[in-house]
Amino acid sequence: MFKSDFLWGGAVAAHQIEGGWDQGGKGVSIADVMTAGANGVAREITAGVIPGKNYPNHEAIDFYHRYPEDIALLAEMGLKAFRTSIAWSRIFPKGDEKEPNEAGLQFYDDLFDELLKHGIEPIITLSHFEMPYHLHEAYGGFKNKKLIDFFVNFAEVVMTRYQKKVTYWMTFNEINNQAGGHEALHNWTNSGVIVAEGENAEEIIYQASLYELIASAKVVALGHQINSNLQIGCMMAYVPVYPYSCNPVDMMASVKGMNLRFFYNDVHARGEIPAYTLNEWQRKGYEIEYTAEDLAALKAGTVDFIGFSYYMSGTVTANPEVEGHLIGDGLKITQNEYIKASDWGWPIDPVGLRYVLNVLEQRYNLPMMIVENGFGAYDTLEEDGSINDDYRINYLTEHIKQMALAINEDGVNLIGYTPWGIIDIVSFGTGEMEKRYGFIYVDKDNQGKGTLARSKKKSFAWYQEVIATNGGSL
Ligand code: BGP
Repeated sequence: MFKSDFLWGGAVAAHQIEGGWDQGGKGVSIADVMTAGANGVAREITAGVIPGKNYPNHEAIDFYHRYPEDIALLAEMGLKAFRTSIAWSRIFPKGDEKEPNEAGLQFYDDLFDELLKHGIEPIITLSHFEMPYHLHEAYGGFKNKKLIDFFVNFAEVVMTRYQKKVTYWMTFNEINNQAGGHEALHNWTNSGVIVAEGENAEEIIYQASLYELIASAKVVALGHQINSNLQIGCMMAYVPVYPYSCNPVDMMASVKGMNLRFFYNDVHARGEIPAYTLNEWQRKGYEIEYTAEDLAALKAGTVDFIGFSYYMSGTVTANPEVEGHLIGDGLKITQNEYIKASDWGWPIDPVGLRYVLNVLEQRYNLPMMIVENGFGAYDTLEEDGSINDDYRINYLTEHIKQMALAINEDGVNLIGYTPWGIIDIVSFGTGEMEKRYGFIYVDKDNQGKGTLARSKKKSFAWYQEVIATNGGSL
C-alpha cells in the first residue's frame, strides 16, 4: 500500500492564496495584473495595475496575514506536506536587482517555521505563474536569455537560505502548459512572454521554454551543490492524450499529442532535446538558439523526481470528419463518450491517473509526486453552516484508489500526493473564488465580498481519516 512516510499533503500557489500583493516590499508580479474572469471567460491581463479594476489576487484569501490560523487547520487535518510557491517578486521585487528583499525572505522563514512546528514538510515551487512584472515589461520574459541568470540568482538565494527547512523543490509550475503556443494566458504567466500579432507563437514559446529548461537544469545542479540533500524536481501538467478510435491514424495522433508533453519532461529527466522535437524544429524552419554550453547544462541538471498535476484526460483524432478543436499539426481535441465533465467542462477520468503513472514510471523510472489533483466545484453553504461536498470526496476517492492500484499492482514509485487548493483560493483560470477546490471553506465570493472566515467542509474529516489510516479507509 502507501509507504509509511508517504507525503499526504495539500497544494496552493503564492499568488492564489497570499494576498498582501504590495506589502513587505513585494514588487508587482504578472499574476497581480490579471483581472477577474468568469466560468468560460478568460481573465484580462492589463499593462500594469489599473486603479479600480478587480484584481482577485491582490487580497486572495489573505494567507499573508492569516497563515498561522490556516496552518493550524491543516495540521488538524493531519497533513504531512504543504506545497506552495515562493512569490519571486517578494524576494526580488523587480527581478533584476542584485540584493534580495530581506522582509520577503523573512516572511518565508516564518511561514516554513510555522509549518515545521506542526510537522508539515514544505514542498516549494520556485515559479508558479508569478514572475516579477518588470521582467516581462523590460525584457520580454523568457524570450530573453538574460532571464536565465535572474532566475538562477533567485533560486540560489532561496535555496541557500532555506536549505535546512525545505528538502523538496520544483522549478517551473506546469511548464508544458505552453506547448503548441496556443494558450495566450499560459504563455504569458509561465514564461512572461506576450506573442504579438503576426508572430509565430509556437516558435517563440519553444525558444522561451528552452531558456526556462536551461534555467531549470542550472538550478538543479546548483541546488545539489548548495546541499546534496535537496531533492529537485520538475512540474508538469499531465493530460494524457487518448486516441479517439483504434484507427491507426488516431493512435499516431495520440503519440504526437503525448510528445507535446514529453518534450518538456524528456529534457528535464534525460537532459537532452529529443529527436522528435529537433526534427519538428527543422521541418518547420524554426531557428531555436542554444549553445554547446547550454546543452551541457541540460545534461548536468537532470531532475531527482517528477512532480505533476493531474485533473483530466484528453482525446485526440486526426480524422477531419470528427468534430473538435484544432491544436495544430492537424490534431483535434474531441469528446470522449466514456467520460463526463465537471461544471467547467473538465473531463473526470480517475483511470487516466493510473495510466499517467504507468507511462511516466516506464519512461523515466524516477520517484513521482502528484502535486495537484482536485475537483473545482460550486459549493453550497447550508443554513447550519455545513458544506456537504460529496462530489469532491467521490472525485478524490476514485483518484486515490487508482494511485493505490498503480502502486500495488503496477509497481510505480509514488512518494506523495498534494491535492490542489486544499483551502479555497482564487482560481487561476477564471480568477473566481467560487470555483472551489478546498477541504476548508473561505467566506468570499466572486465580487470579493465576505468575511474571509474559514470553516471545515465534509471533505475535511474525510481527508483526515484517509491520512490517519494511510489510505486504508478508502
Ligand atoms: C493548474 C495550476 C494551478 C491551478 C489549477 C486549477 O493549471 O497549476 O495554479 O489553479 O490548475 O486551475 P483553476 O484554478 O483554473 O481551476
